[in-house]
Amino acid sequence: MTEHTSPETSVASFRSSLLKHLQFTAGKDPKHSTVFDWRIALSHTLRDHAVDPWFASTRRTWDEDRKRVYYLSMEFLIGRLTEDLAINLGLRDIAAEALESLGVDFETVASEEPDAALGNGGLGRLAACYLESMATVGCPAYGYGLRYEHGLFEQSFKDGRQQENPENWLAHGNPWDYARPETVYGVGFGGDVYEENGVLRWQPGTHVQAQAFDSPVVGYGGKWANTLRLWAATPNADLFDLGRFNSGDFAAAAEPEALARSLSRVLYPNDTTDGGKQLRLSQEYFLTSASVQDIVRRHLVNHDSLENLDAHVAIQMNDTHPAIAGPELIRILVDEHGFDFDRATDLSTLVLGYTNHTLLPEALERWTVGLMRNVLPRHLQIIERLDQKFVELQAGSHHPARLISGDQVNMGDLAFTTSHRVNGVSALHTELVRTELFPAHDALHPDRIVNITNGITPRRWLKLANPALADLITKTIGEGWETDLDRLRELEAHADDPAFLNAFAQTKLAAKERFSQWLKEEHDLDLPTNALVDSQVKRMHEYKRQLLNILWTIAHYQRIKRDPNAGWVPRVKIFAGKAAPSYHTAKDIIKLINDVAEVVNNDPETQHLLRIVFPPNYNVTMAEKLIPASDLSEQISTAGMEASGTGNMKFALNGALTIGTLDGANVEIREHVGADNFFLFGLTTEEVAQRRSQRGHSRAAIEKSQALQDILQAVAEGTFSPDEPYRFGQLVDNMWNSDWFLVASDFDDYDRAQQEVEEAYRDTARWNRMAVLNIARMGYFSSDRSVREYMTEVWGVESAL
Ligand code: 26V
Repeated sequence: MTEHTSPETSVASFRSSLLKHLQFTAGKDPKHSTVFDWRIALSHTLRDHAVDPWFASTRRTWDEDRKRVYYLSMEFLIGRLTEDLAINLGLRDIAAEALESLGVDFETVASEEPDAALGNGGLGRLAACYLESMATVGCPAYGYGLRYEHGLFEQSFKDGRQQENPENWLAHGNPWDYARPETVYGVGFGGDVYEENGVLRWQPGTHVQAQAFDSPVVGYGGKWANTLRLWAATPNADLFDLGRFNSGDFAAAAEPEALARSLSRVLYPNDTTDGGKQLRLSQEYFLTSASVQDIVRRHLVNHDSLENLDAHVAIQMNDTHPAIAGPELIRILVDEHGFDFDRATDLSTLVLGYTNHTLLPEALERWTVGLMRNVLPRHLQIIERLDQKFVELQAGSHHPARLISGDQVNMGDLAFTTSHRVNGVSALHTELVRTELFPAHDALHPDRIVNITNGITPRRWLKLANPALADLITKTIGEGWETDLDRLRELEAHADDPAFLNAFAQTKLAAKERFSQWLKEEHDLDLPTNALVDSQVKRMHEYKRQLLNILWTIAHYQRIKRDPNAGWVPRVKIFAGKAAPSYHTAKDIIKLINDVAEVVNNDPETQHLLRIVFPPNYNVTMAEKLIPASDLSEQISTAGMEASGTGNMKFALNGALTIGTLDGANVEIREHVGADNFFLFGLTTEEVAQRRSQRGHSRAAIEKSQALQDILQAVAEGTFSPDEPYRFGQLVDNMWNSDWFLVASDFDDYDRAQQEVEEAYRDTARWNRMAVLNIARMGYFSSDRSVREYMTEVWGVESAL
C-alpha cells in the first residue's frame, strides 16, 4: 500500500490535488469558486485517497478467498462524510492546512455537504456505525442498501406544528459514489409459477433493473476499506410503452416506467406501522433480490458450486426488512441450481443471521397472503413449505407457532426459521426476545438466540463531534483510544484531579458555545451557555415519553413561579426529533412542547432560570453538535419498550449524565458507569406488566400526585393554548383514562430523580467527577466491540488485519 498520509509531502500535494479537482472536476478557477465548488474539490481529493486502501482490501479478500459479510439494510443513516473520511484517512489537519493556504476554511466547506438521511433513526444509524467499525477492525464486508432519491423528510414548524418537506440530498450529485452501469440485475415482480419438467419456474410479470452505486468505507487509520453498495431502480427500456407513445398517449406510455422508478424514490418515514403497503414490500424485495443475486454471482466467480456457500458468505438481516432473503436464496438454490429443498433450506439458514430491533407489535412486519401472492408468488409457496416444516418440528404442540397465521405472513418468525443466529440489541431486549417474542422457536433452537449489545463509533461520536474533549483525552492518556476505547479507563486516575476536572468543564463549555452559535446561525434560536443543558433527542414516540419530560417541565416552571428565589439551577430543556407524518399523537406532543415553550420562554420572571429549545429537523449533523453540549441525557422510555437506544451511549461518552429507566442498554450503561453516576427512576419491566393489569392505574397515580394534577389541570384549561383551550383535551383525557405508557405511574419517581439532578449539579466538582467517570467507563459501548462479537458469535469471520 502506498504511504498516503506522510506529513512531509502531504500539505503541498493535497493542495495541488485540490486545485486539480477544482479545475477539472468542478470546472472552476479559484477566483470564481463557490463553497460548493470547494466542497466538490475537497470530496474528490479525499475520495482519491480512499481508492488505494479500498483496492488493496478488495484484492486481498479475493486473493485470500476470505469469507465476506453482507449487511443488508433498508436504512443507512450516514450523515455527512467529508470530515469523517478525512479523520479516518489521517488527513483532517492536512486538508485544513491546504485549504487555509488557499484562503478557504475547512469547516465552512465541510458544512456545505448535505446530510445523507437514508434512515429513520436508531436502526439506520446503527448500520452506519457498524459499516465504519467493520472497516476499522478489518472485517471484509459489504453494506447493501437502497439509493433513495429522497431520504427522511425535512421537518419544519408552522405555528408549532410539524410540517414535512421532501428531502433532496442528490440535488447536486453525490461525490462519494461510483456508478456501476455494468452491474445491473433484473428484479422480477408478480406473474405466475409454472411447472416445467417436474421443476417449478417463476415467470414474473415485470422486471425492474437494479443498478449498483459503490462508495468506499474507510476504517480508522486507512488500513482497511469496504464497500457500501446502494441499488437504484433504473427501468429497462421496454417498460416505456412505445406503442402508447406513438399513438399519442404520452402520459400512459411513461406509467410502467414511473412505477419502476418509484422503487428507490423515497424512504418510508415510519418506524412503526406501515400495514400492507405494496410499495414497501416491493422495495424490500428489490433490495434483497439484487443483493442476493450479486452475492451468488460473486461467489461463483471463483467457486464451482454453491455447496459451501456458508464457508464464504454471511448475510446479516437488519431487522425483518430484508427477511425475504431466506425464501429468495432457497428459490435460487432450488429453482436455478437444482438443490433439494431441505438442503437449500439448511444451507440458507447457515448463511443468514437476523437482528431484531423492536418488540412493539405494530412494528413487527406482517404481510397478507394475498399481497404476497400478487407480488412474490413463488416466495409464498416456499414460505408455505417452511411453515409446514415448522409445524412438524413442533409435533405434539396443540397450538404450534406459525409463519403464516390467519391470512398474515409473519416476517419475524420467517426470519427466525431461516437464520442460524438471531440476536437482540441489549441484554434486557434479548431476554424479552427469548421469552416474549419467540418462545416456541427458542424451545426448538435453544442456541440460536444470542445477545449483541449495540455500540457506537467513537470516531464520529467523539473525535469528530467533540474535538475539544478528544484533544483533552489524547493529552491525558495518549493516542490509541480511538481504536481501543477501553483505554478510556485510564481517565479514572484523573477523576479527583481538580485541574483535570476543570479542563473537562472547559471542553463542555466550548461545546455549548459551538452549539449555541450554530443554533443562532441556522435557526435563530438562543441557547444560554451558563445553564444545565438537559436534552431529549430521538424520534417522537409515545413509548419514549417526551410527554413525561414536558409535563415535568411544566411542574418545574410552576414551582419557579411560586418561589423564584429558591436557588434554582438554570436549565435549558432541549427537545429534538421527528414524528412519522401519520402519527397524530406524536404530532400533538410536538405541538404541546412548542406551546409550552412559547409561554415559558417569554415569561420575564423565569426566563433566566428555564428555557425550552426545540430546533426543527433533528439529524446526524445536529446530533454531532448537540450531544457534546449536553449535561443531562433523558433516556426515559417505559421499561421493556426501548430495545437498546444508542443516543444514550453517545451522550454518556461525551460526559453527559443519564436520567433514565431500567430499559434497553440503559441497564448496561448503568452497570458500567456505576449506579452512583446515573439517575435511575421508574418501574421495572416486570412492574410495568403488573401495573398495566391494574384497572384504573393512571387515575390512581394522578390522584396520588398533587404536582401531576396541577400540571394536567393547567394543560386542560388551556394555559399553554389560550387561543384553543381544548387543544390538548385528548392527551389529557388519555392520561386519566388509559396511559399505556405509564407516564402517570412514573411521574413522581421521575420528579424525585430530577431533584437529585438539581442537587448534584449545584456541586460542580461532584458533577464533573461523575461525568468523567461516565466517559472513562464507556469503552464497552464502542461499535468495534459489537462488530467483533458479531464476527465470532454470528458470522464466523476473521479480521484481515
Ligand atoms: C419499522 C418499519 C415498519 C415499516 C415501515 C418502515 C419501518 C422502518 C423501521 C422500522 C423498525 C425500526 C426499529 C428501530 O429503529 N429500532 C431501534 O433500533 C435501534 C438499534 O438497534 C435501537 O437502539 C432502538 O432502541 C430501537 O428502537
